[in-house]
Amino acid sequence: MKALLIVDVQNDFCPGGALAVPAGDQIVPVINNMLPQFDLVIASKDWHPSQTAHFDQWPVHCVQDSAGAAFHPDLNHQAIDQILYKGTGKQDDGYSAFEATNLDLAEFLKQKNVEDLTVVGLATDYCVKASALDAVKQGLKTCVRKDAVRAVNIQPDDGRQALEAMKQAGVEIF
Ligand code: VGL
Repeated sequence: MKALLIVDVQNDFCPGGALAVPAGDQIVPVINNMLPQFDLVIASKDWHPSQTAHFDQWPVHCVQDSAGAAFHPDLNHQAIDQILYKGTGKQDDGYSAFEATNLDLAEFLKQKNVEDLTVVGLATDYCVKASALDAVKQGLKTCVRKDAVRAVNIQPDDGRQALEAMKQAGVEIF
């Protein structure tokens, strides 16, 4: 079974959002086109309480039930089989989709006999990276699609370095 993990393609991470990733919205049609290649489609949502230690590091974003926490309107969310919520606690950064609090993702993928996980979404240098590294630790054949991720790039090279770190850890980047 081949699964796609769509990380945090939410309004707050897209241009105009509270923590906008440059050109974050450009990946949406790319992801929509990829969907038929997968047996299972999972999407994570950053889903924070209005007050959390996470906002000591970051502008307020993806507050539970807010418009900013909704999926980008053009993402084909009909095709999503399972949504994961992460960062839901007051001390919980929830960078990795494997830290979701509504479902044990590792267990879920085992039950579904997924051996092959492709990771796309936002942002390359935080949640995509953390999720892909955890996927490798789970023994999954893990791939990140360069054309379907974008980086925050607080330092201009962060996205490139994140891809390099993932590659070193055994993630296939293509
Ligand atoms: C993310 C920064 C802060 C992400 C989440 O989804 O990559 N980045 N919170």
